[in-house]
Amino acid sequence: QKVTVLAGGVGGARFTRGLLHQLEHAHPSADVTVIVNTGDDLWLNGLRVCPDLDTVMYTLGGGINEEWGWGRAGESRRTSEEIAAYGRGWSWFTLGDLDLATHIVRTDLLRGGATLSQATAFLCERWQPGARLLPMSDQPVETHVRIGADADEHRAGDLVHFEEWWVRYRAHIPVTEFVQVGLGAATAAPGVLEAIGEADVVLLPPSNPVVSVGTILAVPGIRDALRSTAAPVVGVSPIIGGSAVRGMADECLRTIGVETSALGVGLHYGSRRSGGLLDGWLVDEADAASLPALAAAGIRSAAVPLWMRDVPSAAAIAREALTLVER
Ligand code: GDP
Ligand code: FO1
Ligand code: CA
Repeated sequence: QKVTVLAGGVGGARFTRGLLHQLEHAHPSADVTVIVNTGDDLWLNGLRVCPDLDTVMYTLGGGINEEWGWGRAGESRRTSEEIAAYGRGWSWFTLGDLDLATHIVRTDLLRGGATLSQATAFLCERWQPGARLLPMSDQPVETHVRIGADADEHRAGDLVHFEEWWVRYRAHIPVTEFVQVGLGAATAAPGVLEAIGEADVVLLPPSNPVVSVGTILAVPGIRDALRSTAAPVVGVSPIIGGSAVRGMADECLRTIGVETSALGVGLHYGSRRSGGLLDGWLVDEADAASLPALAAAGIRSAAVPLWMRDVPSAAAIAREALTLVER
């Protein structure tokens, strides 16, 4: 069985870890490909940092800091403190000592002419994530946020990098739009369109629908590949009881005019029967009232517990997502 997942960082990584756990029992020969958002990628101190790729790689490879959800377990910050003593780097974004090794190796490979796909495959030889990790694109695509108010050195109307808006300002500055810088020159990375086209099932984990899944879908060819694949496409709601479990999905959805609800996000992705993406959509038990409206829209749905508290609870969600379209 070939399973393809479109993932952001923490939500995508935790779901995929559950999926691999579930498949280990149910389909030991299954082959999982994760297409990862690279819109959060940035340059810092001469290094290429890929937050979502690293979150997925560390989570699946056993190196993640469980408490933060990103970065390495047992991390220290000595190098960042030294860089700060030179007055370089960003006070609001820290690269841990262990994590820095990943960025140094990646940047070294990129400067030597490797593509991001090749650099990712190289890093994964160490971490053995148990799935094939593909960046959505080998060309740089960076999500920027057009801010609606002045903040520090920025003026209303300026574009700031998504990570600055989120990490520095905790999404407290109003946004008027998200812009994917570099998208026009980007193509899907090698293997991405094939992984969607040849899958037996495609899963949209409970990742941010705007700045994670939305960014992947914006890469030329990816949305069309999802629409035309013979595989069923099943999504898991990142919204439970009208709120984003963690992160800034609420602010992101508001900016694009989508209600922060399981129904709102399901209808935003849309039913495949009417030009959308979804065959199936899992909502939390708290959102069972949305099932009739989803059915009316032509999306097969079920209400099950969607809190990923640990690996078994994430595995149970993955099992429900897989069975939703088998029924
Ligand atoms: P990021 O790149 O680290 O922000 O991670 P993703 O885009 O992959 O996922 C972030 C989204 O995951 C958040 O906006 C939440 O809505 C959602 N999320 C986080 N934890 C859970 C959970 O336990 N259950 C569900 N259903 N959604 C979650
Ligand atoms: N998140 C923070 O809140 N503060 C940080 O200093 C920070 C550093 C960082 C470094 C590498 C990395 O892969 C992720 C990092 N994150 C940090 C998390 C992160 O970038 C975001 O939470 C996600 O990208 C949001 O989608
Ligand atoms: Ca992210």
